[in-house]
Amino acid sequence: MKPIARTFSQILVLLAFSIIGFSACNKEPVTEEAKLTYAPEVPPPITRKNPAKVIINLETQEVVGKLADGVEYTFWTFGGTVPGPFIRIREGDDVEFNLHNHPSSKMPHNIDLHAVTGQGGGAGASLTVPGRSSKFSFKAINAGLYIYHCATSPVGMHIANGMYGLIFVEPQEGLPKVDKEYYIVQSEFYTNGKHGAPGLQGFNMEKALTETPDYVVFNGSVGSLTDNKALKAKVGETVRLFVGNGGPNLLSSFHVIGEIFDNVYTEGGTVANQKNVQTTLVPAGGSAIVDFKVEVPSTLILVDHSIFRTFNKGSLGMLKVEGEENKSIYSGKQEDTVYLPEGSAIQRMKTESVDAPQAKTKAEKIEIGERVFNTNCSACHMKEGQGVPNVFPPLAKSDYLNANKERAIGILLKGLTGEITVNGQKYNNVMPHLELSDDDIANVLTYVYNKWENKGYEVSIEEVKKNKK
Ligand code: HEC
Ligand SMILES: [Cu+2]
Repeated sequence: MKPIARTFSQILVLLAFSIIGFSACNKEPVTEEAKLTYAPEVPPPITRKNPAKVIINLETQEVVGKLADGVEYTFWTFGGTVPGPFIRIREGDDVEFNLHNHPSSKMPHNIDLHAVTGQGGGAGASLTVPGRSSKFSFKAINAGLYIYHCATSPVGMHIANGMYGLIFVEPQEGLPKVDKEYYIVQSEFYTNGKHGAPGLQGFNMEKALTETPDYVVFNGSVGSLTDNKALKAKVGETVRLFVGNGGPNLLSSFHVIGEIFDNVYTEGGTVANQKNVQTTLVPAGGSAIVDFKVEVPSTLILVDHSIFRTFNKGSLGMLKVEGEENKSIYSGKQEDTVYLPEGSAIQRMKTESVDAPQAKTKAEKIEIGERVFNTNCSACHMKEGQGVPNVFPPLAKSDYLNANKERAIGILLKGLTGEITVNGQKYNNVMPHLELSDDDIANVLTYVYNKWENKGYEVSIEEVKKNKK
């Protein structure tokens, strides 16, 4: 190498070293804006190995949105949704928090992040009237999964109207890698009208005080995680759920029907301190992290196992797992055979009606039909056929029943599932196949049609037999 060339290359090497040296000594942390995601999405795990200065921008908005089918509510929100966005930062980060209150808001709002060590979790420092912004900073000293919520007076009302979300302070070493991560927050709504009452519903303070919500939901509305909005995973994948509870009042007994949590980070701490758990408690203003591997295809049902909340107030979500069956882990139904022990009440009833002389007149049908009704139908449809709101449709003055005799016979022959509308109310439930004799079907329907201002039809055994084909 010629001297001049060598000198040149030496200069280059020196230059390179000095750049590396400069950036290594330069302790100024990187600055980045936090990526926020809307439920059920979770921002990707943080891969950087050093603390950063993280800037968070969050806007409070008051918006009218869907609480359930046909039911609207004026939500007070972080970021325009319930729950607010998922915030992911790293232990040791310096966070600059900017809260903007949209000019169209009617209320002042603020934020109490449970991840903050300091007065009110930031509440006082972030109190912001409509059309203004507030800024404060904190160091994320403690890792963990934390609720954030509005803490403006009256606090309960701001929370009840939807002002909460989750912030995850990732431990320095991160969490074990999984294939899918999802964001779920349970909360309650207290409306002036009963569950399902249509239209724009106002907040009901009385019900909030007595802790009797009309809605208990995941991610801000009934059906936010069902059917085509269900969470998804493939057989063999590992799934992590970041679960929060905004309350404002109820504890959640969080359970996934058809799965077992392999790991639970109880109360949103950073230690997977329990394995093989069925149901974990998520306190109001608290959280939990669960992960599990999905081994077989199925639709897993996410519930609050305080089960009336799930089937009558809305806290039901789905995780659809697709992939290959594994019959050694789960077989599915292998047999379906008749089980009729001697002397059971049902059998007695059946033999009676088989032995009993066939009803000849309409009056006889109604008389026998009443007995069949009281034994087989009244438990669900109630003694006076009035049904149970939202669960069992009425048979009394039922437009659905009266509109179509053939269809009614079909229901008793086969059972009924799927959404139906009876007297303007929607029902989506399961009526089992009751295994009644043709006689009994004719009798019970004749009875029902001749009670409670129904149309007075008579149903014959021949019609039942014809319908069977
Ligand atoms: C275990 C509860 C249960 C029992 C027992 C039961 N039903 Fe039902 N029934 C239902 C449910 C739930 C629906 C609505 C199904 C849906 O949403 O698709 C229904 C729907 C109906 C309907 C159509 C809707 C309407 O209101 O007109 C008729 C008719 C009916 N049932 C008749 C009967 C009769 C008659 C019996 C007794 C022989 C009976 N059911 C027993 C639960 C039950
Ligand atoms: Cu608020």
